[in-house]
Amino acid sequence: MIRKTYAERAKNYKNPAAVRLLETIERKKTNLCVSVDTPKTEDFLTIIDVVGPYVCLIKASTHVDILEDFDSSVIERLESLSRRHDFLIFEDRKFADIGNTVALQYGGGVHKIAQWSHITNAHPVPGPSIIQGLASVGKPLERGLLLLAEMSTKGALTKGAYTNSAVQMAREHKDFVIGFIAQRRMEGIGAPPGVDTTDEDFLILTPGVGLEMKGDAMGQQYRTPRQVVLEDGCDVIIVGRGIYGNDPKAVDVIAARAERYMTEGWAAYQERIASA
Ligand code: UP6
Repeated sequence: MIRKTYAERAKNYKNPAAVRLLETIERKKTNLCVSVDTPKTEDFLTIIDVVGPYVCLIKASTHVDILEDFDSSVIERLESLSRRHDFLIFEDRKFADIGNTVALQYGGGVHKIAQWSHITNAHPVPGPSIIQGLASVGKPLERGLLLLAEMSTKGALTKGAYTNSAVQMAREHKDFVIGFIAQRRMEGIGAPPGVDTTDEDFLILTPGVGLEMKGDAMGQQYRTPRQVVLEDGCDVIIVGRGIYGNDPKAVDVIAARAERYMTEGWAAYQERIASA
């Protein structure tokens, strides 16, 4: 189990987005990322403003394409909230195409994700060329990429040889790939014989986190912050509906839930680093 602190680990990363995320976690003492999946821009920005003090990262879920009334002012306001509350932005785009296409999708289009999102993610299914395509746009802008090595849903195909290959792909592109969307630690997994993985360190960001619910009606599965951070060693808990629930206007309730998840996530981390 990984017992190094976030601050110690920040020193071992060269990728600027990874360093910023680890330093933000340490500075704000929160390993909470809130996932905001709401169709109305005003709700989206209000929730982010309310949870901002409790998070290291906001997952702006393609998920900006969920927003019905998206325009470039949304990004300006999101960036201003990011500065005010000191959090990074993660666009959960889940790229999954050939290198040339993802480079176009990442750098341009309506959303121009690379311009404002510190971190984004990709499915490893196309193979290493997806990393090359995204890196050609993101690396000069000091962005970081997560690979989806495991998904939280029932029956997910992200397991076994697929997950092993995802980790090996990341290992070969450590300047841009900073870690994984996964449910457990990934160091050492899938390494060919003779490759020394002793000092390996990946960021593990974990969705499928909830305190009250075990799942939803569409295959989502939840575990608690304690299970995710203490038992399985993950670094950042990603929580959506467990925090914003079904009433985006109930700001006091949302703030209280965010504080509760932050406290639970941080306590689990402290217990982990103190464990012998
Ligand atoms: N997400 C998962 N599981 C994955 C990858 N991504 O749930 O394996 C994303 C979803 C959603 C968020 O797209 O934005 O994390 C989880 O939201 P929830 O907490 O409301 O279930």
